[in-house]
Amino acid sequence: MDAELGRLEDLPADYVAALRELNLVPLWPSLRAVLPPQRPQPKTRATHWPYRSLRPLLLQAGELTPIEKAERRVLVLANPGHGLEKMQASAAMYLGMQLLLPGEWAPSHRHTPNAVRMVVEGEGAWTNVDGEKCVMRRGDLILTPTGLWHEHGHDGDEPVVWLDVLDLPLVYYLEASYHINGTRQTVKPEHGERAYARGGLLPTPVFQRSAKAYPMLRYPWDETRAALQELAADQPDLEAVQLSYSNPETGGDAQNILGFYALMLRPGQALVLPVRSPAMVFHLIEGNAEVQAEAQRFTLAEADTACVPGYSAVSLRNGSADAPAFVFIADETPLHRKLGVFEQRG
Ligand code: 1HN
Repeated sequence: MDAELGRLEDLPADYVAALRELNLVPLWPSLRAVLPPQRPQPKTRATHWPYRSLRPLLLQAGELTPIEKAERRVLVLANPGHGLEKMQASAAMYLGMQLLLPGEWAPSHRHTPNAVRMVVEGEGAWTNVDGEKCVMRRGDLILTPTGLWHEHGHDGDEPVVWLDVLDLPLVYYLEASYHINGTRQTVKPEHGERAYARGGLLPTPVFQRSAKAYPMLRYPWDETRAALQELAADQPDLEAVQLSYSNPETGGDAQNILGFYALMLRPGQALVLPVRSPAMVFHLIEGNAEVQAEAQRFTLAEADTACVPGYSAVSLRNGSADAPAFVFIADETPLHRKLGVFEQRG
């Protein structure tokens, strides 16, 4: 048991005032709050954002606010545990649902936070990333890593919506968040998704080295879905049919701070995840799935998003007995591992 420590109120008011005057603070009244016993006390609350409820409000934003007045027309999925104005899903993750209407252009810029887009609905939109045109189709993952120019355009005839996942809360906390505006990009012919289309085969230039830190920017959903199904068929006893979105040159994480994964739940499958330090985000691409985090339970319909804090017992269940469920997962694992604070319990 921890000893009970002295409180601020136990100290003479003039002593506390004298400390304040010199920008000094006694540690012991706050020690247990910054260093709780046994496990952290996350502000992040398990939260569910049903797409059915947010979609009409996002489309309404399309009527209320022209793209020129928004630059990025986004409704932020804010975790109430952090306070909505903080625009945080977890300590390090930001989530937003972005709407682009036919003919609109979200101008080119670059910034320090890393972003990815998971396409939710609609056809005809694209993102140019440092001159590489990435078409946006449902379930595609598109990276816009730190420092790379990106702009969004739309040649189709229906609204396009995608989920943005950024490490903005962390980069902002580090006082390292800023952006630079650019001009319309010149599109180059290359596509990393083509050059790295087949696992195990790497482009090997003889006369020059590929200098790109992020060689693959678009991960098409049809490839990811097929890879999950082939893994499930090849390894019938594999408990978690999961793929990591990785950098094909290094084999490591696709980005430096957040981790991205695609998980297939077999028909009827229940999956108990190990208790781990990073917070997680679940976004249902296809099927239906239940997320249980400690005492809370959410039923995810297609395009729903949920967030769970780190250090909590999480389990997933496919609600269908005859169809697989496909879940996109984002988490803070690369960050925790780099910082040496990653933990897995049990
Ligand atoms: C951003 O650049 C985009 O480029 C979307 O689509 C959301 C949220 C915060 C900061 C930058 C985009 C963003 C963002």
